[in-house]
Amino acid sequence: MERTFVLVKPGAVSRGLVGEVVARFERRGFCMRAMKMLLVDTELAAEHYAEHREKDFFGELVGSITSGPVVAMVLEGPEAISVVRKMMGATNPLAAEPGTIRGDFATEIVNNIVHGSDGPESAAREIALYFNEEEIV
Ligand code: 3AN
Repeated sequence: MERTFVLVKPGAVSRGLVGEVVARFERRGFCMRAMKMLLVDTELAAEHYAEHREKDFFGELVGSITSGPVVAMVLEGPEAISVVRKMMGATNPLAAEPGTIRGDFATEIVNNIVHGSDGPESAAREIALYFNEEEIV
């Protein structure tokens, strides 16, 4: 069993896509270990996206994730990290296959519906960034 961190981005929350995104992961068989809606402040956004600090789109990325409520969750299941990323589709939604979350619901790269951890270390880091131990059941 593996845990991963998933975040429904503000644009998707405002479009009413939380249920759609959560339903896909639940139907696939992943177990929800934690879930909450929150506002990401600039400090948390900068930590979350620390690896992109030098990129020219960093400001846009922070602006986007802080623009409204997000829904953060911890999902658990076999090979959760890679399977969730396959279900999300390519980072650039224009390249994402139909049938993936981004391929079905997005056209903009910054506002690409969903974030999912890209490896075991980032999963552990991101889970700890958004959740206390007591919030994970
Ligand atoms: P993923 O979310 O697929 O792991 P990362 O970690 O490479 O992709 O990028 C994190 C986020 O940064 C993406 N979800 C996307 O919103 C944004 N992003 C990535 N590449 C670009 C880009 N070239 N221009 C604008 N935003 C980007």
